[in-house]
Amino acid sequence: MTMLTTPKVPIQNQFAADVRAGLTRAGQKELPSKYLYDNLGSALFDAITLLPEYGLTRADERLLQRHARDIATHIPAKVMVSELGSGSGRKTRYILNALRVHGPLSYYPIEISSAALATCEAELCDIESVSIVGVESEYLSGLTEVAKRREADTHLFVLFLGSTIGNFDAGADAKFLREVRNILRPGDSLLLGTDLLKPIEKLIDAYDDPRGVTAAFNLNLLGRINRELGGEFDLRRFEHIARFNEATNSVEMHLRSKRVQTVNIKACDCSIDFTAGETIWTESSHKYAPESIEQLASASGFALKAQWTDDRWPFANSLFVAV
Ligand code: AVI
Repeated sequence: MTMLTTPKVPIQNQFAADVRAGLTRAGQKELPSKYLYDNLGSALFDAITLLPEYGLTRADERLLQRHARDIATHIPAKVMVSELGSGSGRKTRYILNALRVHGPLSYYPIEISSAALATCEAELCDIESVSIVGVESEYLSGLTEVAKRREADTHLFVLFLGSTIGNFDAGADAKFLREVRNILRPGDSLLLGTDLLKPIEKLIDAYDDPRGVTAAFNLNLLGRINRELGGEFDLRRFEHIARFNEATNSVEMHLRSKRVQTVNIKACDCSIDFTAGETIWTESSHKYAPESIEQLASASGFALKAQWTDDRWPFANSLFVAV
């Protein structure tokens, strides 16, 4: 696989700064959800996608499998494909297979971790006439690099699958998509995956599964702070909580302190006090009302061109075109 890289802040320094800022702020303590995904966290997330209670990934995959050829009919023949957060690349195979019938294709997966890019390349390298150029970068700087490499007559098709957009803070989803739009040219397209609203009990089962896999995924964030930043969290003194916030239509994951305690974190040069029952907010997963997706498109400089929804687990893949 060819690789493109962009300048980066050393990850460890940034992690320590974000942990310190999130745990010492006044009011609700919080940690950025992107830090859930170290090697162990990514493996636990892969296990979540297999849980019977978590239908999101299967719905996304069903949609791409069933409709990839239809999706491809909306995309011009001279195209390069880029994906924000390629993950394993398994779902992307359907899209690349449908597009390569027009001729040879370049695919630029953008990932912050080289390990994720390697997994993606191993999954997809057998697809004939598709060349893979891994981009080890944050999403927006990576996409800027990709856009610089295209020829004048080439369409850029961006994939942002799996409802990762739902993990952005309230309002930050449209802001992020606007920034994506600014890198594109009019007529370029974006395939966006969004998990849709569904009954609250179903959502809580998906984010607080009876096997405790999501709990392990969430608690691993404290384990990661221990491993990488010299934290002294005792994971048995915290518990995983999932709750639905009706004001923002999102499932929130928190880690609740079971008792009064103080935790030292060496690399952050701080000691954090917890009251009994106090929580650290670790992730929001926004659930979209079907009609809100068109608004999201227009708020960010796109038009909604087509949409495919799953009949078993409310989920939408929507094709946005840059206006
Ligand atoms: C990656 N993202 C779309 C997942 C979600 O459903 O919000 C992350 C996740 N968190 C707990 N379970 C899955």
